[in-house]
Amino acid sequence: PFLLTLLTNEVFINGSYWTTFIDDTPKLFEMVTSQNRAQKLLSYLADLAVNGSSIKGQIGLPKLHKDATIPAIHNADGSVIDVRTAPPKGWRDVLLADGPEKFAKQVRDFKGTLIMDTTWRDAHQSLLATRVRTYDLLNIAPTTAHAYAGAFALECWGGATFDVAMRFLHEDPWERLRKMRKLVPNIPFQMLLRGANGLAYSSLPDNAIDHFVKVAKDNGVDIFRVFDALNDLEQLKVGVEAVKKAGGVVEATVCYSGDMLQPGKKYNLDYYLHITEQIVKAGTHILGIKDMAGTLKPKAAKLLIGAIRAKYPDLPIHVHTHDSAGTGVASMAACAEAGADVVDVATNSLSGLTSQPSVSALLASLDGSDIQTGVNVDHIREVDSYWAEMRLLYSCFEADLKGPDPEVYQHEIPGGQLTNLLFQAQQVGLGSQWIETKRTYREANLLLGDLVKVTPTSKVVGDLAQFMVSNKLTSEDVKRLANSLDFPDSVLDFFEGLIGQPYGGFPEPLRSDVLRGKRRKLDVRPGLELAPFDFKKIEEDLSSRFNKISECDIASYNMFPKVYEDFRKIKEQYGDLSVLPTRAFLAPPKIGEEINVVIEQGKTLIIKCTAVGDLNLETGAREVYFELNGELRKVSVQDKN
Ligand code: 3PY
Ligand code: ZN
Repeated sequence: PFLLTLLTNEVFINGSYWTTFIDDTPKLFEMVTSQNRAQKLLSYLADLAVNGSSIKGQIGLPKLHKDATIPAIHNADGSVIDVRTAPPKGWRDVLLADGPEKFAKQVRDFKGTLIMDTTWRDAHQSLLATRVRTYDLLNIAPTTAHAYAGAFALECWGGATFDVAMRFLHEDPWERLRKMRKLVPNIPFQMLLRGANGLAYSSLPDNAIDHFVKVAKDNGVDIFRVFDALNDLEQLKVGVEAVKKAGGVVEATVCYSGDMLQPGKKYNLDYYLHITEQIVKAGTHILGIKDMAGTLKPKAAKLLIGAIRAKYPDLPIHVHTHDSAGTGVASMAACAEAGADVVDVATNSLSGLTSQPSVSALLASLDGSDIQTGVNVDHIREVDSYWAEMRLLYSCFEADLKGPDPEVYQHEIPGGQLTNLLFQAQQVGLGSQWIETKRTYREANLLLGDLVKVTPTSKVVGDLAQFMVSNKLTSEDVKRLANSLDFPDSVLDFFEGLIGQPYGGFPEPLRSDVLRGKRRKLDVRPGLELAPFDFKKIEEDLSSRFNKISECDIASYNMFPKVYEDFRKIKEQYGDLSVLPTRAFLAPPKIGEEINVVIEQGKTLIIKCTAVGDLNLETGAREVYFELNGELRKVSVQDKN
């Protein structure tokens, strides 16, 4: 078609073309680009048709067999709200007008408890292996901007979403951020930052954290929840300082581990007050409390928040939990009553179990009290019907937890990890393997000195537990044989000090036995030993290998070099896959079914797979036939089966 267009172009035919032909005829070249993009998408669909999905973690096909419905939200008089109009002003307008300090003060002054909705980050990270795609977030974004206009924030970025977007969904997390931002100008965006690790699993040089945070702020993140997996203040401060420099809202966070009501616990009220004091001294706009396993019982919540509130009347407090034990709603209601300013919840259809507690259940629990939440109960209920459909669409990533896990007070496994481990156990038939995993996780934690468990320390405990299960080792065996066992890398890294310094120190003689003098014993934060990144050099290197390198690309590469490189290679092969509807991305195309793909505003491809040819026994390939906007196309694909 390009050649045809060229040959029928008047300027070309008349021979009056000259060197500016390209500049004067941009449509022609836009068309070539569109054709290339279309061809690349066809190659992806053809591969899917022949070989099935290669998306890691996918079992089976989506259970939603139609396009999702975007629900209408209604005014009090029953009329439908036009979500294409500008959304009502929200807390982001306050932030943009007044800056982080005054924003935090106004949050504290709000009479009631605000909500943060985690649906776009932690809820799907906890229930659906972080697989929700940009496509489905953007479809509901305009409605969300209206429905959640009074919310404190949407947690929508960071944590595992960054890595998973590139690694498994083959899409650019920065593009996601910018596109969401455009559609939701009124509600603050919050991200989860793993302190001195950024979004990675171990320390990066400080200048890489500064750079990453600045780029995140420039591309649309407002509030940064910064934590360190060991509540190691030195590590935490790296992230906190980066956010301050970038001009973001700092939510320095203390990680809550275990049930502090149990007698003799290492992490008790005094411990949390001590960490809070250090965080306040270091300076934060908001204090985050992060209960990643969901072990903060209502009574403990009341005690903890009450004590912090009494000591720091002006400090805004934001509490995060998981509903693994089934007490999430009660605990968040207790936090609200004890003076928390913000609590985390998720849309009903992506709430409960290892996710956050249900937003509507929390609102119902507070109904009749004098605690206002600033959100419209009906709008939130209306939006949820979209997520009920999404739960079906992403059913192939469900871990299928059936109910609350009361053992969470013993094993203390964080929500996201609990789902992952359950998923792995389900692959081998669940049964005794699952009971064994949970019991050994608890033992591994105690062996390591009873750690605060969240990424990346939760991985250390999980890896040690799996090592013990697969080698049939008891705790006593591990202690006795430590100087001859071949431990997982993450365990060696932990004992070396590469993840930070645990409260109460490393367990000895286990540390010495595990390290056996082959690795050093670091007693300062690891980032201090890392040479700063040379951004200019990184840019030159990336530009020599890939097209159009931006600050975002540099930040992605710094965080996950190999994942970024693989992502760019797949992008070169298949183009921008984020434009495909999710069913088309995950399920082989049905013969004769039309797929509408908007590759950019005003440019839609109508794709229909018309046939998959027989296997060519000589080449091992099959031809896949398509109609692309009515024109016939053929793609040859190697059959990997
Ligand atoms: C993450 O680090 O991704 C978490 O969600 C920790 O809770
Ligand atoms: Zn969480």
